Amino acid sequence: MRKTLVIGNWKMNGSLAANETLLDALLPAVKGLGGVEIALCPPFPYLSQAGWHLKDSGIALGAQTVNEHDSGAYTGEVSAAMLKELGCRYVLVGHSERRSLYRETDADSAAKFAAAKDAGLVPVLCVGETLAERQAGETEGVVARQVQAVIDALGIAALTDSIIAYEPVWAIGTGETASPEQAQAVHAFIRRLLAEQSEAVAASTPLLYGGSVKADNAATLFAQPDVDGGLVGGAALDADAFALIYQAA
Ligand code: G2H
Repeated sequence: MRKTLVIGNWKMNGSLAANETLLDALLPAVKGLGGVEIALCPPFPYLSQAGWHLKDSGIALGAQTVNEHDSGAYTGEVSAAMLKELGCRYVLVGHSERRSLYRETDADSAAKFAAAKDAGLVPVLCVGETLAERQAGETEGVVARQVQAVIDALGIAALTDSIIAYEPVWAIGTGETASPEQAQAVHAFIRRLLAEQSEAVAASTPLLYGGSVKADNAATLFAQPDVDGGLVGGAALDADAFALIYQAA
């Protein structure tokens, strides 16, 4: 039985005061809703604040990226062990904004994925095609390349206890969402790709959809057989919207 999850990615948003307001509104709104796991990924400086608020709430803490090295002269970077020490359970790896804005490669994603696993974190590998790639009929090829880069580097067993998030780049923060059928088609493709290499990994790995998930489209997306929840950006900054998305899962 796969887990269902809703993960909020705050991206580079928030302040001590705004986070306080958001968490104070969110915690009672999702209290008592069992069955679906929920996690929040604030910016690094707010991990302690969020972790303190989320203590005993059942909501897990995650980070938005991680450095692949254990420690050393990597100015500005944060290691997986540091995230673990701050109470993180999850870490996003290879988010499209990391890939496009900071030139992170498939090999970087694999190294970060490995560092996360080594520290006992659950990596959430983000994959997805650009609009140009979709229009060129390259969606499956791009997604396969991004997933396979991790498998080729670390072996299929490394995906045990990990999560994959399909986030079509053209749907991220644009208000345009993949249709439930488009999302299901790519999720089913990823599931088949995993199954060719390990039936157990394919059956147990949650596949989340991300890209303009909103309160009014979450239910139909999450109703798809291979969509096991969502990775939510903009709507995670609104307690009411995020609670509705969580309820839809
Ligand atoms: C995709 C998503 C969260 P949004 O990046 O990772 O953001 O929901 O704003 O499209």
